Amino acid sequence: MWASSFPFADLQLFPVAASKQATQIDQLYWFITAVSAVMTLLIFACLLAFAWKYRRRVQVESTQIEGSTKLELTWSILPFLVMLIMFAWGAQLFFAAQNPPKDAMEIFVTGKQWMWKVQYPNGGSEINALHVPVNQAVKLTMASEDVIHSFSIPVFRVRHDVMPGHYNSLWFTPTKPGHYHLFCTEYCGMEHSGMVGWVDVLNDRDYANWLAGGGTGTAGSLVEQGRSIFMQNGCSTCHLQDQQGRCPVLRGLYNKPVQLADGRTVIADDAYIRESILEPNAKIAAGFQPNIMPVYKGQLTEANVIQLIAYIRSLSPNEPASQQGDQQRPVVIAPTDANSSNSGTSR
Ligand code: HEC
Ligand SMILES: [Cu+2]
Repeated sequence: MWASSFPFADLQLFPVAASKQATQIDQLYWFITAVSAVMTLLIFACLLAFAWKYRRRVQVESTQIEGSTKLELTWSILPFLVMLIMFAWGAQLFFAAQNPPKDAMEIFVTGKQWMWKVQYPNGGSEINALHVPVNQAVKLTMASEDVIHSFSIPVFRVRHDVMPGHYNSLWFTPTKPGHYHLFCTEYCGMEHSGMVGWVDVLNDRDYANWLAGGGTGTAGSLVEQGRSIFMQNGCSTCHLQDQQGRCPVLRGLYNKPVQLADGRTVIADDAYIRESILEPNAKIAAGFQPNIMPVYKGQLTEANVIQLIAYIRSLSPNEPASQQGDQQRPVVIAPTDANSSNSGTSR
């Protein structure tokens, strides 16, 4: 950094804005900063001016001022309106951040002391690396294998805590191809500082090449991986017979309402299916007995559960995966089909 002509040329006060939301969030950030700066200057200017004007002098009788309603209303209502602008603007960005677009590509991320494991729908996986195409909305569904982590990509201005026992998600639309840092921003133990990685935003051609290169070493699509875990763990012995018996039929389950034994109705989304696998007795499907399905907590990793969910989703081929992005059009898989022998058969 000291080698360049201008000593601070490489000192980055601000990460580049490499996503659609980064630009929007920066605009709000600068608006709030500018308002704060103006207000600070105004207050200090008045303070100094009045301190000077009303300084202690000999033989000056000060007059008693009773106050001015007009003035007080003005300096209360104007800042209030400015604050409301900040609130409305911020709330709008916040809501947008909670609602990934329907056509978002879905990628799965598992935090684990001390690394990020990334799983793609085509079955590929990477450690501490994420490859995404430019100008495509991407939704990350994130789980933690152990403690609270926090997934952060500063250039995209996105960050979300990743809580054990839950799915958390965030989304972004990268706009600038490049090689950027990703971090864990929640102190999560000894080697927390090493829990860093890289995001590569690739243009369409580089992305197709990356996929074709099978860079992530695919062993069947996520659905296929899920299917074999389903077989290996004995799920199939109970669940695959399409008969109405001791076990619910999983075909057509995904994203459908499920009647529970206690009368409630829940939607069979990712979180429900995850819980049904790891802690089957937490919610019992109506008409079935508790304590029949084995508890898989501790038997399966979060990565395995993500594979199982992909498989269970694939059993509902006509269900548009409502808040989960469109599974019917797995953008990730498409470009590989032509020239790759290990492409998925998940469609
Ligand atoms: C011994 C039989 C048995 C095995 C093995 C089994 N399950 Fe189950 N499963 C059940 C029963 C019984 C229920 C209904 C009671 C309940 O909701 O927990 C159930 C419920 C479920 C549900 C919720 C379904 C609904 O309609 O709400 C899912 C999802 C599920 N199992 C997935 C799996 C997966 C994945 C595996 C393998 C990792 C598996 N099960 C292994 C018996 C089994
Ligand atoms: Cu961490």
